[in-house]
Amino acid sequence: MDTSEVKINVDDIDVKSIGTEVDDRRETVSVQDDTVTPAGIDENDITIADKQSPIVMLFGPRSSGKSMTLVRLSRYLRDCGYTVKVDKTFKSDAKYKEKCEKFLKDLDTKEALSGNAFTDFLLVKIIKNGTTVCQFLEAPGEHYFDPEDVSARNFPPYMTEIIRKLKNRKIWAFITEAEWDVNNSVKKSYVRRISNCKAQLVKNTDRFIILYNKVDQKDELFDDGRIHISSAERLMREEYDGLARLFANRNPITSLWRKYNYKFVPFCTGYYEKNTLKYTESEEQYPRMLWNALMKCFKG
Ligand SMILES: Nc1nc2c(ncn2[C@@H]2O[C@H](COP(=O)(O)OP(=O)(O)OP(=O)(O)O)[C@@H](O)[C@H]2O)c(=O)[nH]1
Ligand SMILES: [Mg+2]
Repeated sequence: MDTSEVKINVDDIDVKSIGTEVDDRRETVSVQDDTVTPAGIDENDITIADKQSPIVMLFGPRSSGKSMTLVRLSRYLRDCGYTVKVDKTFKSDAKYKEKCEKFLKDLDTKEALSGNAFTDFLLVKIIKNGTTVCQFLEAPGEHYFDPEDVSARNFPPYMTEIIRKLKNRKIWAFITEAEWDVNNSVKKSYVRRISNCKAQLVKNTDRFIILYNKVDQKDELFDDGRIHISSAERLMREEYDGLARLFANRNPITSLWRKYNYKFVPFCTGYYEKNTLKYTESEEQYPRMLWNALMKCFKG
């Protein structure tokens, strides 16, 4: 392994243009030079200039719905009067800029994203009255969990080096899937991966959401069109054995009324037609529940 140091250039960032009150101290982060993935992603070229507003980490395996969750929530937030911006300074390569344009264009359509729309990173800012409320960091699923390499213990250096150094509160949205079509041992490995993440990357000030996506695939959770949240949570716990326990509240007092330190959000990004990009956007209740949970995490 080549462990020579590479400097991340974070100099030419124009944070003022997004109208945020940010601490824009420049920082140079050193990471090991073994971070260019087989897919050609240069993880050394990553900059998070806003070191104050919380960062929501959409953490989930490939195809779990990270991108579509971000799209669904962004559309909802725009309807609620928020501004959704991509942070073009996050990566400097031309491909990233193209992806930023594409994301914003996609928000204006009512189509699903094509399968490989985002195999790269994206940093999206949610802004209200000139202040950044939060940032969403989306990365390719295999950086979080690769079913083909379930024994991997370490996260890519961009996560361990950069994420650890960021002072921002992070809200880890761990994505689980209703009816994830893999065998149980893969689910167990995913739970272990989340446990690694807690051990390696998480700080005391961070907060957690378990997002249970694709609930439209579980008819039994619906009564008169409304989702039964506690049943959804029970199913999630059954399907992802040991996941809730990772978040057991060990405080002797608060644990009396709050057993776990995560917020549970059942989710559906939309209703998909096979083999086309046509889909019907999910009901507003889903992004609303997610946003309410996130807002509590930003403040609490
Ligand atoms: N039934 C159902 N399918 C969904 C839902 N959300 C996403 N999907 C399906 O999952 C596919 C992948 O969604 P993405 O949002 O691209 O997944 P991702 O996690 O960003 O995947 P990677 O970028 O490859 O890591 C979509 O094309 C849909 O077919 C949902 O709420 N319900
Ligand atoms: Mg994606």
